[in-house]
Amino acid sequence: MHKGSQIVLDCLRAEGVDLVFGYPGGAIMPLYDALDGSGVRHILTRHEQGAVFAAEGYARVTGRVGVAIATSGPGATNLVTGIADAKMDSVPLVCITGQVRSALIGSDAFQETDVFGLTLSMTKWSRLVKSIQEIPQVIAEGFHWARSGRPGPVLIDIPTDMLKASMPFSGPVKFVPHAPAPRATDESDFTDTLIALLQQSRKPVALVGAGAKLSGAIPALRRLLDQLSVPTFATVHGLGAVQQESPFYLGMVGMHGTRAANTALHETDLLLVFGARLDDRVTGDPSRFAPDAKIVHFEIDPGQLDRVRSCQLAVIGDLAETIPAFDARLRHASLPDWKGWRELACGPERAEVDPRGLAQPTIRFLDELFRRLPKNSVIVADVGQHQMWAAQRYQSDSPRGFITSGGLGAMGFALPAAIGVQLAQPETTVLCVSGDGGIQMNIQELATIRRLGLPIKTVIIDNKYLGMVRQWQQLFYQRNYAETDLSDNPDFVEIAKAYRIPGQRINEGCLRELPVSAETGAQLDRFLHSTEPEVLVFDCHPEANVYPMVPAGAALSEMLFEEE
Ligand SMILES: Cc1ncc(C[n+]2csc(CCOP(=O)(O)OP(=O)(O)O)c2C)c(N)n1
Ligand SMILES: [Mg+2]
Repeated sequence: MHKGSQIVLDCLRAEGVDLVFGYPGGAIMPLYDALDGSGVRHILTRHEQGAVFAAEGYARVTGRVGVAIATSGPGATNLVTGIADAKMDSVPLVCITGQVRSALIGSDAFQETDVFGLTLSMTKWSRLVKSIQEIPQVIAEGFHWARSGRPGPVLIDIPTDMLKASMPFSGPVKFVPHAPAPRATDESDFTDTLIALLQQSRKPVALVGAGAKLSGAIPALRRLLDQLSVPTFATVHGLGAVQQESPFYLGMVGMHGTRAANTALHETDLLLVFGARLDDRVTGDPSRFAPDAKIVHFEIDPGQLDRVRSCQLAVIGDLAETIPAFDARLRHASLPDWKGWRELACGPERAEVDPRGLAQPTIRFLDELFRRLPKNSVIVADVGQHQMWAAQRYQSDSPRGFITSGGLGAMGFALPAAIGVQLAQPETTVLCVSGDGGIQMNIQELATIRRLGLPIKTVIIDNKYLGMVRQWQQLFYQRNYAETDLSDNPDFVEIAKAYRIPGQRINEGCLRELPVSAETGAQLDRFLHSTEPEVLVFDCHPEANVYPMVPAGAALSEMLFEEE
């Protein structure tokens, strides 16, 4: 006879899980009781939101399913933001929650919350387990849906009596979906149409999104883009997919994208989208988005098609299959030479100007840090101005090297997510870039970092404001800085020390001149190369802004630039 709790852990092992993140409590206690000797390592965070973001960090950097565990009621509700985040950014995640015992469900029992109902609209799949016999099947099915197709979050809610009960157990089961997985469109179905569209086009461009890395299609995509050689740009989750030195790569597109990328996207007559949702932060005003363009959408999730505007051609399937099919056909096609268009779109006139204004020292600081990072380091950014500066300055070719909460934009993501990244890749340098606002949303995870001795490097860009909101207040609300002032911030160096983590501070004055002084350079090197957890607080100008900026509701051609 096996207890339900042991069966859950055996099934997790069968799915390849050896690391989970969580926080105990009454209803989930039987599972914790069975952890010892199960082969599953549990990481105790200091908040369930920390656990779910850490599981996401693990999943985002490895492509494997992240697992978060919490108790019923407040434990379960603390997972909700992470579940929503995983849905928006297509992160494979399984959350397991304890529920009050089945006889009490619906009775307003102590710590009873209908987490199944609560998260129904934000999970890819979810179940309230009805009997101990169901457990193996539900877990197998949950992992299948979390990782298949467009990945996403799964919730499995298990009443505590089922974790305690026993049954004969012959081992984990495999889930076989009823319908066959969608296949890539047959080659001839789309490649001829696509070649014809390319032959008619005078200004084609390519947009690369998260799907490129999720599908593992990066090498194939890079080969294809080299062949096409059209102006190309990436969403925040597509950063690193295209090699930086490619002469046709224009960087990030969208609200804080480059002048060149946004201008090319506005002017194009044929937009090739590779695995992107076309979020409004990418398109600007949807009604004025790429007004002259026909759209070809390579996408695994048909639900993402035609959200902004109907596409001329949808290529449904895994990019790892559709791109090679297209590539093979392209080799025998004759295409126009888009030299003039390429020169215009990628030429010096539209190149980024060196950063000016109040943000200059902060941008230089990030440049100096990023330049010093070992190859294949991972940057985990929180949400706000610092996130956008970091995305703009990301220069690596590592597709899973820039991790951030994009679709949901959840402050407090970075520090716990960095824990998941570092545990997945103990040898990798993990640089967490947070704001003074965001760090305070999950600062308790410094305790987890200390306890595990994880050498995470945490940078806090301290502008003493909820900076991104303040920037909007400055530009669109006549400088009415309502409730964004954080000038009474605690001393983060002292806070780090209280967690027994070395902390230091660097003043933006040290980054006004280039090259930086030998002393500052040595400080940055020491910070990045220490084998200990570290915190570095950067004093940023309170009124530094992120530019270029496409105001919400404007077209991509209506970018604002730094004031002279
Ligand atoms: C949980 C959550 N609450 C509120 C917001 C709205 N918001 C977006 S950016 C931002 C300011 C972030 O401030 P800080 O962490 O200091 O970063 P900065 O913009 O100053 O670099 C806020 C409040 C959010 N994204 N997430
Ligand atoms: Mg701030």
